[in-house]
Amino acid sequence: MTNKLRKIMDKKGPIKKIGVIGMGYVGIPAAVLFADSDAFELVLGFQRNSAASGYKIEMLNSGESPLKGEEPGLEELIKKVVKTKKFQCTSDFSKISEMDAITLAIQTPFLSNESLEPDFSALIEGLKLTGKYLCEGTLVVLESTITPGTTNGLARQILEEESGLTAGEDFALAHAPERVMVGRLLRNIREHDRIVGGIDKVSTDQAMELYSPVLTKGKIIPMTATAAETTKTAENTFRDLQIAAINQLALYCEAMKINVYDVRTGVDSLKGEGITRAVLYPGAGVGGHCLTKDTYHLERGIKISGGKLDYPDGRDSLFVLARKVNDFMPVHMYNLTVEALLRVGKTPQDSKVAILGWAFIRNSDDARNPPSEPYRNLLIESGCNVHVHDQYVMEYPGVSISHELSSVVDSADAVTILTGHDEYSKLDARTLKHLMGKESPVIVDGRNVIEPDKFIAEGFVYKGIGRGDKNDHAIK
Ligand code: SAJ
Repeated sequence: MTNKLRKIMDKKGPIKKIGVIGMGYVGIPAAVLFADSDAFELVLGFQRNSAASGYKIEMLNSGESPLKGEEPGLEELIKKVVKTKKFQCTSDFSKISEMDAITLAIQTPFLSNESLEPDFSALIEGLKLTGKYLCEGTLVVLESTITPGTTNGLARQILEEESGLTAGEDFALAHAPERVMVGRLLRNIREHDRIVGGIDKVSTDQAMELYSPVLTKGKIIPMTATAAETTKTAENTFRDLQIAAINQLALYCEAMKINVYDVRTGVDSLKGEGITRAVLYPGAGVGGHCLTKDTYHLERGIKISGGKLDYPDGRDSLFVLARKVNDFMPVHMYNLTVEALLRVGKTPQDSKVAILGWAFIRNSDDARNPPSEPYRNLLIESGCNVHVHDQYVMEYPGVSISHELSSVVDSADAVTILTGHDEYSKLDARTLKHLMGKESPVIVDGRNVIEPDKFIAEGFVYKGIGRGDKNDHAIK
C-alpha cells in the first residue's frame, strides 16, 4: 500500500454510488439495504440480460422480488427503494464507471470435488466486466465465498489486466463474505457481524466505510483478505462437521435401537462454565450452495497456498470425511425406504413413492444441490415410480414437481419427507392413509417432522432418521 491510494480516496470523498453485480439471494438484499441507507445516494443492481435470469431486471424495476420463498420485509423494501429511485436494476455494465464501490455476489460452485476444480467462470466474467469499466479510486469487494487466496490472486490479476490500474495503488480491493441464510436474508445482513478483509489497510478501511451503515446489531471485524476468505469457508465447514457428527450419531442410535433426539437433548444439556455444545439436527442430507462446496474451497486454499501442511499424505481431512458422511444421508434415506417397503412385501420396482420436499431447506424455494436429488436418482435407478411435491419450488431441470399434495400421495405405497416444510408437520395420519389407499402405507421421515406414534396407530409402517426406538415397531 502506498499513500497514493489514501490520497486518491481522501480526494474522492465518501462512497455515494454503489454497484452490486449478481441479483440473487445475496446481491438483491445487499443492494436494497445499501439503497435504503441515508449514507448512499444510488445503488445499481447489475444483472446480465440472459435467457435464464434476465427476467429479474424488469421484476426488480417494478418493485417485485424474484425470490419466491418466505423472505420477511424484502418485497416491501424493494418497492420502497425503487419508488424513491435509490435503486435500479440494469444490464448496462458500462455504468460501473460511475460507481464508487462495486460488490460481486456471484455463484462459485465446484466442477469436481475430487480434483478440487472450481467453476469460477461466472466470477471471472463478473471481474472482467468490472475491470473493463473500473476507474481510479473505486473499491471492489468480493462477497462470494471463494478459495482462500483468490482476492489477492486471481481477482487482483484480472482486475489489473482489464483496467490497467494497480490494486492497492489506484483502486481498493477487499473480501467481505456474505453470511446470509434464505428465509432471513435482510436480518442476517443487518445483524450478523461483518468480516472485512482488504488486500491492504486502505482497502479494509474503505470496505468498513461501505458496510458500517447497513449494520444494526452486527459489528465489523477487520482482518486480511486471506483470513477473511478462510473465516468464511471455515465457518461453513465447521457447520457441516457439526451436522455430520449428529448424522453419524443418528446412524448409531438406529443400530442401537434408541432415539437420537433423547441423546441429543442429553448431550445438549451440558451447559454453563463456558461449555457450549452446538449439537445440530440429523436429517436426510445437506444441500444448498454453501455447505456442499465450502469445505472444498478450504481444502483448495491449502493446495494453492503452496504452504507445507504437516498431515499424512492422501489421508482425507476431517472436513472431507464430514462431507462424505453428509453425502451418505440421502443413501441412508433410500435404504430406510427399501427396508420399510420390504416390511409390506414390496420392492421399489413395484412401488409408487411420493417425495415430499425438493428445496434444500425448509419454507424456501431454494433448490440448489437438494439432498432429494440423489435420493430420487437411487429410486429411479431401482425402477421405482417416483412423484415429487414441493409448494415453493416452481421448477427443476429434469424433475416434474407438483404443488398438489393429494395427487402426489394418491395411491402411493410410501411417502418420504426430504425437506422440513411446515406444511408436512401438519400431515394427518388418517387423511394421508385414505389418500394412499393402502392397508399398511409406508412413511419415512427424513426431517423428524411427524409424530411416529400417530402414524403407527393408523397402521403405517414408519421409519425415521435416528429413530432406532421406533424403526422396527410392530405393524398394527
Ligand atoms: N441441515 C441439517 N441439520 C442442521 C442444519 C442444517 O441437516 O442442523 C441441512 C439443511 O437441511 C440444509 C443444509 O444442511 O440442507 C444447509 O443448511 P443451513 O441451515 O446451513 O443453510 P445454508 O447453507 O443456507 O446456510 C449456511 C449458514 N452458515 C453457517 O451458519 C455457518 C449461513 O450462515 C451462511 O450464510 C450460508 O451457509 C452461506 O451462504 O454460506
